[in-house]
Amino acid sequence: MKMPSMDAVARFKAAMDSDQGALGPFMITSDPAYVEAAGYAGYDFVLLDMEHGPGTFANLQNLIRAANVAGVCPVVRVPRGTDIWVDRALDVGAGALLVPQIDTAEQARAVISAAKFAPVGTRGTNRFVRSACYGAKPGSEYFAQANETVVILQAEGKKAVDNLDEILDVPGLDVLFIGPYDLSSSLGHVGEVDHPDVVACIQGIIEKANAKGVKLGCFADTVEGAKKWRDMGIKFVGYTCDTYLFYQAAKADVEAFANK
Ligand code: 3PY
Ligand code: MG
Repeated sequence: MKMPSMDAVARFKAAMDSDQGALGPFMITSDPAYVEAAGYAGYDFVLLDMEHGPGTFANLQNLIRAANVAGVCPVVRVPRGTDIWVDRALDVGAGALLVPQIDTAEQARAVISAAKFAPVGTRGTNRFVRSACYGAKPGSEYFAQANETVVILQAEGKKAVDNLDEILDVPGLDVLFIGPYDLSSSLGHVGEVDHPDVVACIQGIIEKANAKGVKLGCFADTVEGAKKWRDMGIKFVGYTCDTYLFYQAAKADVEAFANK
């Protein structure tokens, strides 16, 4: 018996390891139809956003089901890196976790421990949850395979930059994700993601992560921005947002119709 998201996790890992890297949108809609459609569009992952989206855990499981139908990896951004969010997201079938606002190596270690079953970590142990096929999968297989899920931590503040060397050394960190918007805010230039201070800070993070061989992710507003990150060696790009993609497409249609 296969765990619901693990084939897609393997494809997601392969995409990150490819020259092209992995691309997927942040999603704040609560309708599984959009998640399913995004999967059919061919994204490498969908990023279900519990930090800035209005979603509930009751609905998250249905969004993850839709990702499973389309065969796309469900990455869940939890609101914060506390064990209860980590447990609940993984239990309903998240293939990967994106954890915001990691500032210290201690926080990084705590999240990674919460995401892994013993003996690797301290994840709360239950074999009757959705990710374990509600008990249909033998626990002996489930606990080992569940540790293959991906942990992505966000560095997006001055404190994280100050502690970057120690954070990058934490075992079990799969990807370090740069959050340009929170970084711009922390550096005193809120929203100015192209400000020279912000650009220089991101460049510094890229150089340090590359030197230590840690895989990087970053947010982009556009596909062009995503390609820029890809050219700089970034392997995981979360770009724009489902509702904004819809808004842009709708606006373009309205303008095309008005201009005859
Ligand atoms: C940021 O830019 O702060 C992010 O968290 C991107 O998702
Ligand atoms: Mg952020």
